[in-house]
Amino acid sequence: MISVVSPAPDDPSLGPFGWDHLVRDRWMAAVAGADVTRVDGGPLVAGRVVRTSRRFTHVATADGLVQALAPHELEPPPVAGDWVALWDGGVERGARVEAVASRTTELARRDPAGGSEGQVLAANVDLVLAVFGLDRPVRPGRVERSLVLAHDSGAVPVVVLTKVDAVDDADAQAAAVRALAGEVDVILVSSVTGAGTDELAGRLAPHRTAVLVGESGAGKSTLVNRLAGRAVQRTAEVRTADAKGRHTTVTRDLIVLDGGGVVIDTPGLRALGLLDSAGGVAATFDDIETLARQCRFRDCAHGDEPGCAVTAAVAARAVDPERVLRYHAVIAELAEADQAVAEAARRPRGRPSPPPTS
Ligand SMILES: Nc1nc2c(ncn2[C@@H]2O[C@H](COP(=O)(O)OP(=O)(O)OP(=O)(O)O)[C@@H](O)[C@H]2O)c(=O)[nH]1
Ligand SMILES: [Mg+2]
Ligand SMILES: [Zn+2]
Repeated sequence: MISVVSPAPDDPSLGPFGWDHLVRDRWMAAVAGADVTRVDGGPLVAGRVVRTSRRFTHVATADGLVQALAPHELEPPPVAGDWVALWDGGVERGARVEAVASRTTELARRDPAGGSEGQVLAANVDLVLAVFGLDRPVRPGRVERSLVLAHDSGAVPVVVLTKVDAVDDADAQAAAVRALAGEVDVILVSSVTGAGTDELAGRLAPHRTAVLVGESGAGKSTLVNRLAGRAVQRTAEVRTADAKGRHTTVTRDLIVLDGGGVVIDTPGLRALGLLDSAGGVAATFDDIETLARQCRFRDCAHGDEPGCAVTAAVAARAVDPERVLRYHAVIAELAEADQAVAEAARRPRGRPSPPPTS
């Protein structure tokens, strides 16, 4: 039997990070299933991952921040937002992550470094804030992809349009984004004037975790600072020529807000590669998929098939043809991702994948 340090659900240190009855139950289950032969009796300490760096997993515990090593074989590799069990050997022997509690949600994208595996950006989040700066054109495809990933995470997606103070067509831009977002809320904010930030803060308090994702320069860290009421994150001006960001944030950082709630700030994302989609596409393109069910043929590709409801809706100007094209592109990308997973599964273990033929 190993000893554990699992604070009460209302622990004043861990409570603000989101520790409660449900988390504690999942944590206890993870500890019960952990291989504890290495920890010589424990104790195992509960904490939440606030950052991962090349070497260390930084974990908030009831006794403060601990820098721990995560063994390579640990599954899943801990990410910001995870609840973990630490073995803490003190200053001399260091600390080690011994178990990761099962996740309620997981925001992931296709690993930009290649491979068929996903890259998990954040775990145990309740809200995914897809952040777009209005100081540059909001690309519809980018909004849709963000929504697919956000829906698939299991968390609630929210679109956040920042820098309303800096443009004079905010309402028109918001209307265009709302047309893409369906049921998903679109919130306009200014981190300069504070407009809209109370509405956002209201969704975070109490005990909710949100992850902010978006391009570099979109204003994620500035918004985090505004929500936190102090400068916790570094920010930097965008390039004047094209309003592109400078990739200022380089790690995923979990921050507790004084007003209640937790946010995870992330580095600007260039690519939003899709993985296998569990309903995210259907939720994002609900308008098109609803039409598609009325096509004459069940396997209609919405090209020039007779009785195609999607083509008919485009002809009647009820649906934007560009949106249909983007939908097709998303479906094609998912099929390709599926194939990559299937091929990876067929390859014998331990053998590197063959070089690409084209
Ligand atoms: N006018 C105005 N400027 C803003 C607002 N929010 C952010 N900015 C500016 O936009 C620039 C980029 O903001 P950051 O918060 O660093 O952007 P980021 O999304 O965190 O960027 P990365 O960390 O590189 O991913 C900074 O110069 C901010 O001052 C806003 O609401 N209004
Ligand atoms: Mg940033
Ligand atoms: Zn059709």
